[in-house]
Amino acid sequence: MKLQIPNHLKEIRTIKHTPEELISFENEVKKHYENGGIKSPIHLSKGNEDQVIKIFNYISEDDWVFSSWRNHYHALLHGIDKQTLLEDIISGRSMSTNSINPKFYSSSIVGGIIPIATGVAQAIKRKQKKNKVWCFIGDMTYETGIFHESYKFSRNFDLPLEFVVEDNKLSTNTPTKEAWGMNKTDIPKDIIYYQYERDYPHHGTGNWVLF
Ligand SMILES: Cc1ncc(C[n+]2csc(CCOP(=O)(O)OP(=O)(O)O)c2C)c(N)n1
Ligand SMILES: [Mg+2]
Repeated sequence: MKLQIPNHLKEIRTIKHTPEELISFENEVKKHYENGGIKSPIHLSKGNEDQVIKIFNYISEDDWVFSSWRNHYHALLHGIDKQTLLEDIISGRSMSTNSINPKFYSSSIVGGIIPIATGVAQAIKRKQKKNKVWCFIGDMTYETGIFHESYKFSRNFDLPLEFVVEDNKLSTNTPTKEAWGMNKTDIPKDIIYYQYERDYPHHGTGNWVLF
């Protein structure tokens, strides 16, 4: 399915990163992991390069970006330096890398970022700042109660908060729709949404690693 972009969003820049750069970064992480150099879980991305690159054309350098355990692509595209990110991952913070400049926050807790992103958007509105908050979530995270509470609150109070749902149809290895007894996903038109096929396993690289 193609990328759903809400009508109110406008492209404001052209991201310089290429799909090949993103893929080669994850290959490098994979190499360190399989050599036993990373002693914490890693969640690699692959197969959604075109969509994420396009989405970052709508995001300003001054915006906040919130992401999950699967955050390497978002971190790089929001401007976290490649080497800094790699060192963070090697030190065990793959699932929770964060930064003040650029404004980036990630967490390994399903749904954990959503109320924080909502609060940051509320603070931006109260201070009458011009930047925005972008919250990247998976298809299962989209189905959680905390998403629906925060979505409702952010829309009713007109907060500068954009949600991006990245749907790989799986929650770890559980088919999301089957788990909820659904045969289709209805995503409101004010949310960015796309589907992709997961290439790596949920976590790790598919090979056993001895630390
Ligand atoms: C509160 C909480 N419950 C369970 C987990 C274990 N867990 C990690 S990722 C994940 C699946 C989430 O699926 P989805 O939102 O679709 O994201 P994806 O990994 O597919 O990108 C689960 C259940 C967790 N990290 N936090
Ligand atoms: Mg998923």
